Amino acid sequence: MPSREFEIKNDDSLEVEPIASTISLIVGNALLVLVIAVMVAVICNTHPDYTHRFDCGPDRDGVDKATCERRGCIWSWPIKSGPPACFFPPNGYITYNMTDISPYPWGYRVQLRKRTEMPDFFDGGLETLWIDVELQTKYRLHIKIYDPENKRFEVPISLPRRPLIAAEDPLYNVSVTEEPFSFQVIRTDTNTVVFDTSVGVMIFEDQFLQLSTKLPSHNIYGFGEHAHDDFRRDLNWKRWGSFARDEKTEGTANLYGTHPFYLCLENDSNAHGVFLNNANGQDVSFQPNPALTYRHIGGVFDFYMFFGPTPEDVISQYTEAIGRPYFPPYWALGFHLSKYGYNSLDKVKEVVARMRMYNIAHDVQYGDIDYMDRKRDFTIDDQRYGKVAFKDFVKKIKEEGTKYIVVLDPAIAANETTGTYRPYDDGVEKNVFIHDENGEIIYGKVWPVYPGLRIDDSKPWDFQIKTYRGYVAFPDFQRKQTKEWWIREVVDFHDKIDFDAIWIDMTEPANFLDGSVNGCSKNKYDYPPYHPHIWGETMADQTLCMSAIQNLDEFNTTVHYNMHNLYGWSQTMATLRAARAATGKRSLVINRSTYPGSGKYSGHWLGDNFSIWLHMRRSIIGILDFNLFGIPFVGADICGLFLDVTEPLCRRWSQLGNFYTFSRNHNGLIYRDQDPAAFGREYAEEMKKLLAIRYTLLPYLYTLQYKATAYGHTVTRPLMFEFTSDSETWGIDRQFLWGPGFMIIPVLEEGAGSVNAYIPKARWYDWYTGREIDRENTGRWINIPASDYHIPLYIRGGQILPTQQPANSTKFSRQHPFGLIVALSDSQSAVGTLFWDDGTSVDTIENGEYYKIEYVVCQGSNLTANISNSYGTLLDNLRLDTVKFHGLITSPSVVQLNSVALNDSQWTFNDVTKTLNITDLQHPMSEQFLLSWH
Ligand code: MIG
Repeated sequence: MPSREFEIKNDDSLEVEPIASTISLIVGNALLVLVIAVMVAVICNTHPDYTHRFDCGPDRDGVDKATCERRGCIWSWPIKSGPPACFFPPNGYITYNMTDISPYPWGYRVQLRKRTEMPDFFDGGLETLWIDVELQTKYRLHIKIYDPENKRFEVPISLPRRPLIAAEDPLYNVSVTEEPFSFQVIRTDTNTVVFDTSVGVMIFEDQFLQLSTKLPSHNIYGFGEHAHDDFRRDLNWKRWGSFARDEKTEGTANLYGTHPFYLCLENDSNAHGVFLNNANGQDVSFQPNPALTYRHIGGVFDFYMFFGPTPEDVISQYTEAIGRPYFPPYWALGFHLSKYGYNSLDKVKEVVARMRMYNIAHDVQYGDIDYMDRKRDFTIDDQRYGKVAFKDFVKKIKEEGTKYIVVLDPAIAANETTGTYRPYDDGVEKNVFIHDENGEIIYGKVWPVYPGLRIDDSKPWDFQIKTYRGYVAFPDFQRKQTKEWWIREVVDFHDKIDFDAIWIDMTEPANFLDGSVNGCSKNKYDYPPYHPHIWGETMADQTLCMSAIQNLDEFNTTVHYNMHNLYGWSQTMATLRAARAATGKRSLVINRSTYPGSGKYSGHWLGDNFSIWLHMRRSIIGILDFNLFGIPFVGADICGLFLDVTEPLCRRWSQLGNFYTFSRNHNGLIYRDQDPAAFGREYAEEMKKLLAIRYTLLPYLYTLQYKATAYGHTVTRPLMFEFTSDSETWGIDRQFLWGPGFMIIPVLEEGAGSVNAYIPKARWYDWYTGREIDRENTGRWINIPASDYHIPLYIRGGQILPTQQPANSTKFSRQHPFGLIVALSDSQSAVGTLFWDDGTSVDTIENGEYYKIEYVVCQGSNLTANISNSYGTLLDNLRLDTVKFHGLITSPSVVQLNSVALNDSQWTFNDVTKTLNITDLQHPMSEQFLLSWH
């Protein structure tokens, strides 16, 4: 029976609701309550304020009134959809009492004890909890809520440890309310309460953890991975599950990765971030209070909070904690081309040939699973690809400047390969595979097929799985021997195909069966009392049984239930080591299933989208999300994976995708060709011009990637990161920036010949014409014409963008002359950086093996280049040839390089656009200079 404390306390902030709620407790008659609620609403001419309702019946099948009340909650149907019918009594539901609070050098510890009267939610609350509040740095707070008596599962990623002493003068402070227990985190200088658990109810059971916080604003960004329609999250009663899943990017599906991180822009433009380091199955509910509720089915509450105060600071602080983004090789910023189902080397050759024919930039070509023999890792289909011919082909395209990436899946062909397939035989011998709860290898089915079959793709999927697909085993990448085994297979495979990097797919891990070839037993992991808000009938839907046994680290084991969301993460580290061992270079891993920290080892693509306009538009949101998640090397499949793309869509998508950091056109198995040369001459020539823009800007993009790795900056940046105090930018997700200086405004609507865009207050110069956007057109929405082959692009005043003459691959563009685009601000100033290394060696940043040049125009009439770091012969034979100034006031009469006047033929001034165009400078890149004009 609920005790007295569970009754409603009077709360002034509740307008209409308490009347109905109180009655519901007393009378317990839902119908009567409904009638009264409606009456009250009508009489008051207002809707009841439901925003204070915190869901007490989150269960997959809902709860009935009896269960609701047994939990000590209130049952009352809302008169509109969204708010829960079963909710916690506001301010009256106490789960834990504070028994102690003691200071420590690093902060303090709060001790909680479960109230004896507390009804069980599912399997009963833990008796004792400790909350360690660590003031880690001035801007980073760590709050961990855990069971001091029984060690629970904790995520094995590395994060900052407890400091010896608490940070002084932090940007935040934490206050604790004793009765009923809650804690608040406050931004010190503004007194904004950024995190407040006094709303909702904290529950900490073995397999159900819940905690709510009131949010200081409606500007919440982040949480993933799932496809959604607004970068700024919709808080109107939305609920999102996260559990790594192989799924199309449809509906509200929980997709491949798990990112329990959000960024919040407070109403006064300060920003903070909250990372809940918990990898178990989970969901999050948003409500318009504004508030959110976390629900997790294991682990502990391990919060890291970052106090900015700018959004860019928050992301930098976040990636400082979880690991800075991977630094991709230079060539990875070029154009990538891929398709599942070329189905033969001849087809690949045909596509490459037409790319060459039109001289379209082509830095990377892919091999998807159809290069494999019966879809088994580390094999080559000799009939359709030809072992020797394939190897020769890769060698040839590499000489021409195109790199090659192979796909690998984690699942290893098993039962029918014994004695004939080393990856499996050796893997069994070395004990690399995940076990079931009885200690036997657990088998599923993925792509690998039995030998000697004629595959009929038109047969129903279930028939195909049953008839064609052999068993597969899943490597446990948390074991030392597995890493060694994987590295050896990858290195040996490199002898067959000289690949440059590895794409790992199906890393959720995906399984075409649910659980295993034998299903799963009835156990508390596969059938937890609370099933998070995720797709699939059971937890093991399309993956392994939750009861499977894996390593947590080298010494301890745990259940797949805990490690599921970390599988892709664990494979990535081993694969990067393998790729580097095989190639001897920096190399690259592109991975599908990610967790915070994955960005340190890999890039990501947004998964299986469709060739539809909506999915093109949503890709921007996905990309902005992953910039928050510390994985800025990210892109969507340009032109879409499923369905036959139309030419107009592919054209617009190529324009947008030209500004994905990871720019890859990838296509599904049975769909029409969509490579840049697939739509005829006119289209191909336009694609060539489009890619030339990208390649011109690669030195700028590479420098941004460097800044992401070195300082944790975002690369693809939402407008609100740069124009934070302009609230109009807070919801913008149809246009974006590269770093601080370059704005991309893609056309996202079918048939549109123009685009409506917001131009923040600044000087902006048209990429194509150099013409400045009229001042009166900034700080507002304008309509920009954009004919079929045109994507509006703008350079921001105050920025200097390093460029290079484009080529059909980075192999050649890297040898071309450089340029600078100097976009002057109102005060006739601008700054920019060039980072330059050899593009392929490991750890060049750490080792200082690079050039770094700072370009500055300070109020005026000269541009200086200062070399802040130099290394070896990297820039020998490279020249600076062109410098373009936008936004000068009047034409200069003299232009000088290091006090020597330039020839008249070396510069021109355009009086209409106020652009000074300097050409043929031929200045060695490795030398500092002063360029002046008057
Ligand atoms: O079950 O390798 O997301 O990009 O082409 C599908 C075949 C397996 C899913 C990937 C997709 C890839 C496809 N893969």
